[in-house]
Amino acid sequence: MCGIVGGVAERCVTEILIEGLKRLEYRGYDSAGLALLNKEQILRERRVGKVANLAEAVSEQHLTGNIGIAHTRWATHGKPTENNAHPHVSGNVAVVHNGIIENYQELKDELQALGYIFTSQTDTEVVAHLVNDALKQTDSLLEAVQKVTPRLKGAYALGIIHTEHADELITVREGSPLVIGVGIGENFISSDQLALLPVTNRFVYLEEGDIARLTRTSIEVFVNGERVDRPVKELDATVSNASKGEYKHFMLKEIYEQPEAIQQTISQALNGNNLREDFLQHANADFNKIQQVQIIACGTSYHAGMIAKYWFEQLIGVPCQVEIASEFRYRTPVIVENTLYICISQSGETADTLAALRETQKRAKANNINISTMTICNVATSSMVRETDHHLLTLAGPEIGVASTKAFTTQLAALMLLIIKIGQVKQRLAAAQLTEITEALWHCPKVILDTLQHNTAILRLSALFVEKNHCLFLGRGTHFPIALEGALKLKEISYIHAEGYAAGELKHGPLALVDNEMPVVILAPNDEMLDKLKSNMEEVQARGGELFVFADENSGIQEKDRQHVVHIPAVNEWLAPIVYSVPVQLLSYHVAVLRGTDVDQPRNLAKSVTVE
Ligand code: HGA
Repeated sequence: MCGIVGGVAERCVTEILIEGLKRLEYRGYDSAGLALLNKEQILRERRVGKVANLAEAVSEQHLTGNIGIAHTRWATHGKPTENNAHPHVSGNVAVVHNGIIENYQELKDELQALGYIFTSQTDTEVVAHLVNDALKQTDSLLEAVQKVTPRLKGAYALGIIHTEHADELITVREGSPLVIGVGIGENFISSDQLALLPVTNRFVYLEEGDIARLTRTSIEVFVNGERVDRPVKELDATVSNASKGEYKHFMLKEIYEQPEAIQQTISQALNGNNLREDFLQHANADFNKIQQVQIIACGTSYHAGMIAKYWFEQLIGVPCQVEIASEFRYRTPVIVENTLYICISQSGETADTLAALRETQKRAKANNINISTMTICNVATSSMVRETDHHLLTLAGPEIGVASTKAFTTQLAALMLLIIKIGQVKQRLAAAQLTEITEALWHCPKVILDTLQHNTAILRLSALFVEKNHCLFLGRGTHFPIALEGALKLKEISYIHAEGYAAGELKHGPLALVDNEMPVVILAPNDEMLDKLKSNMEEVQARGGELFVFADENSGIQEKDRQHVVHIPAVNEWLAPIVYSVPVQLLSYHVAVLRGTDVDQPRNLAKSVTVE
C-alpha cells in the first residue's frame, strides 16, 4: 500500500525521505514523489515506477530543503501516472495522502465551481484544494486542516506543508496508519515506523482522529481542536532493519527464517511442555467464559484461521467460525454473547479486519452484549493490538516480501498456543494431549529445517510449471486451507492461475479441468484421510493430470510416471499444516523466479492492505 514519509529538520531532509521511501518499497506501489520547501517555493518531483527513478531525478536536480513530504502511491483513484502521483499541490499547499476520500466527487464538483483546476484524477487532490481554500479564512495551517478534515469521508493519513509555514508539518491520522518519529531537533512522520529507523527509535503513535503539528523542536497533537498528550515510546533495538543478507529475495530469506520465527513464537508461551503461567494470564477469566470463537481475517491470515477452526473444534470442542473480513464487516452478523472475536493480520492494520473489529465492538456495546476481542499479529504497536482486549504476537520479525510466509506459519503456531491455553482454562485438553502437542511444537522448527533440505528437489519440479497457465492444489482436512494457501502463493508471485480445492470436491466440478496439461499439487500428510486422498490422486491420474505430491515419508506414495514426489519428514498430525506450508512456498518462489517476475513486489499487490 501507499507509503508516507515526511520530516522537518535543520539538515536537508531529501536523503532521509528517499531512504524512507525505499524502506517502504516492500509494501507495493506504482509511483513515487516528493515535495520540499526551499526559499518559499515548493520543489516537487514525481515519477512512475520505482523509487530509484525518483531518486535519480531528485539528485540530478539537486533538490534540497529542510522540510518535506514524500510518498509511494498504490493507485486507488486514477491510473498510475506522473500527474496522479503524490504530492498534490494547490497554490502554496502540498499534500500526501494514504487511503480513500469517499466523498471526493462531491467535493471536487464544489471546488471546480469555485474555480479550482484539477490536474489529476485522484481523490487526494481535493484535500490540497480544500486546505488552500480554507487558508483564505485563516493564517494558521493547523486551523485550515482542522476545518477541512470534518468534511472528508473515508479513511486517510495526511502529510501537509505550505510555503508560508516553512517550519511546520501538519499530519492527520483518520483510519490509515501514521506515526511520528521523534528526533533531536528534528521530527518526522511515516505510515510505517520501519521507514524512520535510520533516524530515530522514538515514536509517537497517533490515534484515529488525531491532527498533529510538527516543528523541528515540538510536537503538538490535537483532537477536536483540543491539545492531547500522546506518549513517546522507545522501540526495542531488536526490531531489525530489513536487509536481504545472503538471499536473492526477501521471500526466500523469510522462508528460511521460519524455524527461528516459530521457535521464538513458541518460546514466549511454553516452558518445557507446560504453558508459562504468565502466558495470556490476564485473559483467563474471559477465556473461561467464552462459548465460541469467531475469526476475522483476510488473505493468507484467513487461511490460518481456517486451519484453527479444525483445531478449535477437534482438539478442545469450542465451536469456531471463520470469515473474510471484507464480507463480515458489511453483512451485519449477529453478535453472540460470550464469543471470542479473533482478528488475524500480519500488520495489525489490515483495513477490512480493523473495520470489522470496530463494527463488532460498536454493536456489542450498543446492545450490551458481552464479548471478548483478541488480535494475533506481528506488530506490537499496531492498531489492532491497541484496540482489542487481548493479543498474542507472532514473533516473526519484519516480513518484507509481499507474499506472506513466516507470518503465516507463526500465526499457525500462535493459534495452536492459544488453543492450548483456552483448552487448559476450560479444562478441555487432556494432559497426554498437551504433552503430545507441546512436544510437537518444540520439534516443529527441526522438521521445517529438514523440509528445507528438499529445496533443490522442489526447484527441479518448479521447472515443469514455468510454461503452465493453470494449476490445481488439493488437500483434505487441515490441508485444504494449505491447498488454498499454496494456490494463493502461486498466483500472487508467478501469475499462474491456480485454484485450491478440498480433494473431496474434485468430482463436483474441478475434475473437468484436468487433462495432461494440468499440474495438480497434492498435500499428503500421514493422517486418517490419506487413503481417501490416494483415491483422489487416482482420479486425477486417470484423466491424464500430472501429480506433484508433497507426501509424508511413511505415506507409501512413491514416484512413478507423471507422479513426482517430494518426501516430507514425519510430523505430528496436528502440526503438519505448518510444515506442509513450506514446500508450497518454495515451489511458488522457484516458479516465480524462473518466470522472471518481481517476487518481493508482485504486480498490483501491496503489503499491509490499509485501504478497503
Ligand atoms: N487514493 C489515493 C491514495 C491511495 C492509497 O492510499 N493506496 O494505498 C490515490 O489513489 O492516489
